[in-house]
Amino acid sequence: MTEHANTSAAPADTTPAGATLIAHILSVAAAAGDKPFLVEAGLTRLSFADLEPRTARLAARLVALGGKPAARIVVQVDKSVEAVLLYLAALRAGMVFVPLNTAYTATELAYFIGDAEPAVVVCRPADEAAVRAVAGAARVVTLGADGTGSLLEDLPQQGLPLAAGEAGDLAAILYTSGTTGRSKGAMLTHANLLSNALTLKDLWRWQSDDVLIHILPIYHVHGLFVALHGALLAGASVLFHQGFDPAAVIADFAAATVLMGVPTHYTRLMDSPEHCPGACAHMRLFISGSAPLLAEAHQRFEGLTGQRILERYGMTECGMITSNPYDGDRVAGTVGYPLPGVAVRVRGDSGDLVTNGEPGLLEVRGPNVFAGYWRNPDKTAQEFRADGFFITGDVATQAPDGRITLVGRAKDLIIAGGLNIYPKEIEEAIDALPGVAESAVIGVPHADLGEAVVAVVARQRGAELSGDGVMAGIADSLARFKHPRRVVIVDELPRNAMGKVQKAALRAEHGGLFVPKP
Ligand code: MCA
Ligand code: AMP
Repeated sequence: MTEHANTSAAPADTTPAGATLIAHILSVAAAAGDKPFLVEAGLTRLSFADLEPRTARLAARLVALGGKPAARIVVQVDKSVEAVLLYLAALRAGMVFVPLNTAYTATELAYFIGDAEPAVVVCRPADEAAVRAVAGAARVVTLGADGTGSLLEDLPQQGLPLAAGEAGDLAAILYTSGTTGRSKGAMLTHANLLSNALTLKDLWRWQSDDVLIHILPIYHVHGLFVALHGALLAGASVLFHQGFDPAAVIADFAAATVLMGVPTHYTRLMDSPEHCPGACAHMRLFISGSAPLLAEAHQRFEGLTGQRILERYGMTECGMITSNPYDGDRVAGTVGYPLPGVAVRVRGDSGDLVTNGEPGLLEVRGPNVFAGYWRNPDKTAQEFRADGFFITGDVATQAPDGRITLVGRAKDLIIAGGLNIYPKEIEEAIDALPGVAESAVIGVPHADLGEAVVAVVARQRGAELSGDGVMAGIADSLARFKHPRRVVIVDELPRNAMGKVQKAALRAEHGGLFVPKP
């Protein structure tokens, strides 16, 4: 057998709710009644009963701003209860939600707005002038972390009925960087999001009495879709944290049942002085993903808490792809089995499909796989096989029973603290600076972030160049999390016989910058 399809069917869509994700969510909300949905600092900020009237009025406001089905809404706001409502209201109006990392600079934002051509942009109040300068024809409104802003002024009394959408309609575009250095918009349909959410609801045994501790940003698949959709479709409550404070999370363990995080969250929780082994007894499920969880961290967590973290694997383009089992063995260092309804296979260097432990490129097909890159059919065609499998760019091995272990990446990607950073984008920014001949950006091991960005920069002959100068030169164009944690100035970069820069040699040379070399 060369292809592992998990043929246990994805959960049947048997509810009368309708084809779209938002129809399902509102149907669950209607049944959940006054039950708390979002709780902040002990106060219920949004009940399930609030969802229908509040998304209806907010959706009507979006229409008044020029929103309509299939129009894009670009959103770069701080995490807040109102930002969650905005997401649901946009879906209700049939709009395509385009969330952006709050760390993106005005230069980066200008690119996204130019590409997405939104009807509406929602930004933080402090960014309004800078956003207006790059917003083109889009209407710009504001939303602050405290839930105030021009978006929420003039809310119509009359709410918008739920748009009659189709499963294949776009729900969201999520930008994900690429090897070209330019971000591409991954188009996700209602069917993509709904199928993945219903599958995970069953697989991870979401129940209405679950209580999720939500610590993730809500501009990525992990925090916006995996975490929130699970709670929404189960009618479960969410303890909503604006940022990540280990002590506050540990304090919530006694009232909660589920936590989702990236490996950095787990290592910080374990290193926190408040950590106490007994504090997790009420929790039923700890989930990790977005970056590799070291087997050592997995085992340490179990030793401290008695709980085995469930590691899963996903991608912006596909949502969740594989997961360790809920009941079976959660093996440290592996990402488990393909989700029900999802097929994966591994293609070796020869181009043949391989099993039995040989590493190769992981490919995936299923209802979770995105509809293509926004306005980029060439790139879409490049990333798919003729039979519909999407090429993830992750290198994996597959055991005879189908279990997947990620062993590397064919794509030149750094993952720091669960955030993806594409070296090419940083190299392009550095190479444009005066005095720079060329640069190579690499990821090196980092105890807190997993990987950290290092830029090795070759100066032009005779040029004056400093690390600080390089950092200052890129400060305005690249989001802060992409900035190198170290800049190393050299006379030239190492190259192989073919003239290609030897990044492996650079990683070996600088691998001990933040952790002791093995
Ligand atoms: C913050 N900083 C970072 C990162 N985060 N630098 C590198 N990598 C990072 N991830 C920098 C800031 O720019 C700032 O720099 C300093 O660290 C402190 O910022 P602060 O906001 O206080 O950081 P933090 O609260 O400590 O955040 C660390 C974090 C956060 C909690 C690990 O990065 C985070 O929430 N990561 C999760 C990202 C995520 O949701 N990924 C899922 C992608 P300075 O002080 O110098 O200005 S979805 C995905 O990957 C797929 C689909 C999947 O499988 O899930
Ligand atoms: P993104 O482009 O932000 O969606 O990130 C997706 C990438 O994150 C995947 O292609 C993997 O390289 C990585 N990733 C996600 N989950 C895991 C995991 N559990 N272990 C290792 N890498 C992961």
